[in-house]
Order: sequence, then C-alpha cells, then structure tokens
Amino acid sequence: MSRTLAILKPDCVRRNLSGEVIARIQKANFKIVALKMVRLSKQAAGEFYAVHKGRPFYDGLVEFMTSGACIPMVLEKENAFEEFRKFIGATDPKDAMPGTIRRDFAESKGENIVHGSDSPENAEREIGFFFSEREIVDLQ
Ligand code: IDP
Ligand code: MG
Repeated sequence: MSRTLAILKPDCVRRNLSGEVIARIQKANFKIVALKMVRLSKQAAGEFYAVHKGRPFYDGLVEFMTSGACIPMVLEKENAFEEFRKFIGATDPKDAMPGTIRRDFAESKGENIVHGSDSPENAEREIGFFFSEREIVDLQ
C-alpha cells in the first residue's frame, strides 16, 4: 500500500463537484485516510508549487489556488500516485482520456479540478505540507 496527495481545487469546490469527485475516487478503490478543507494563502500556494516558479502560468496558478477553498486528502492504494495520475488524466482536459476526472469535469488546463502527486517522493513531501502524521488514519 502506498500514499498519494490529492487536492480538490477551488473550481471543484466552487462548482459543487466535490461530492461527485469524492464518490468516483472511492468507487475507484482509493482509500481516503485524511481529508480537510483549507483556504491557501499566496505564500502557501507559492511554496506548494515552487517547482513551477518562473513559468508563464505560475502567477495565474497561485491566483487560482488561492481563489477559494481547496480539499486536500491523503489516498491509499497500491501504486497510489501512478494509479491516481491515470485516474485524473492529463493536465489539459483536452488531452485527458475519456472517463478521467479532468476530461469529464475540467474546463481548462489551468482550472483542472484536481491535483495528484507525480512521484512517491513528492507524495511524501506534499502530504507533509498539509497533514501531520497523527491526522492520517490508520485503517490497517
Ligand atoms: P499536473 O497538475 O498535471 O501535475 P503540472 O505541469 O505539474 O500539471 O502543473 C501544475 C498545475 O499548473 C496544473 O495542474 C495546472 O493547474 C497549472 N498549469 C500547468 N500548465 C499550465 C498551462 O500551460 N496553462 C495554465 N495552467 C497550467
Ligand atoms: Mg504536477
């Protein structure tokens, strides 16, 4: 079993899609072991996406991620990060496979509903960004 970090982004929360997306995450057999709702500060969003600093979309991304509530969650599954990346689809919904979350719900490459960690190392770092170990439920 491994863990990944997912975030329901502000477009997901604002459009009242959180329940539907969570139901699909659960139907796909990801186990939710931590979940909270947060409003990110500019500093926090900038830090979370620091790897993209200097890219043309960075300021817009920080603006978007601070525009409303986010729902970060920790998911468990075998090969969690890879499975979740497949499940959400490509960054741009136009390139995402049919049946993926981004293809089905996202309106643009920027406002693409959901975040998923892209490696086990980043999953650990990103989980630690939002959750302390004692906020993560042990389901074993
Ligand atoms: P990912 O979320 O699929 O891992 P990244 O390349 O890591 O994609 O980019 C992080 C986020 O930045 C994306 O999910 C999206 O919200 C935003 N983003 C990435 N590329 C673009 C772009 O070309 N235009 C607008 N927003 C972008
Ligand atoms: Mg990424």
